[in-house]
Amino acid sequence: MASEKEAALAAAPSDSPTIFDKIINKEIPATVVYEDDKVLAFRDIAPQAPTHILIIPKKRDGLTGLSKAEERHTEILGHLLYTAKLVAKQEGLEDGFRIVINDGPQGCQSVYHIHVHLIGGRQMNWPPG
Ligand code: DGP
Repeated sequence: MASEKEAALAAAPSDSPTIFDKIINKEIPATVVYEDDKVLAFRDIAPQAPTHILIIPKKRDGLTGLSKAEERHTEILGHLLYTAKLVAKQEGLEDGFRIVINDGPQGCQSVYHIHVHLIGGRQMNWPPG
């Protein structure tokens, strides 16, 4: 599998459907850890830590990435972050965790359906790479 950086540089920003639509529609399997009517949380296929979960809106509604956010998206953006907190608790990440939203090629985004990475279960470093 290509590195995340290679995948991000190869992925042109686009409005086309993504692999996440197939996960939402249950056309391909994913390990879902949380779901409600607005969001889905599932384990990342290439985990960067013992816990690595992606939290996505079920309806993309133009949110290919955070840089495309408009005022109408504030509720779903808050819901994504609140879900990250719920899932962190569910995963037992009592000592902390990291939230990442990659945006665009330089931000290492490879899937153009906004997603929050919830990463935890090991000591993080700073600055990130
Ligand atoms: P980003 O680089 O921020 O766009 O992150 C995209 C993430 O999506 C990356 O960590 C790998 C993950 N991913 C890509 N394809 C799949 C898939 O088919 N299933 C799952 N569970 N995760 C995927």
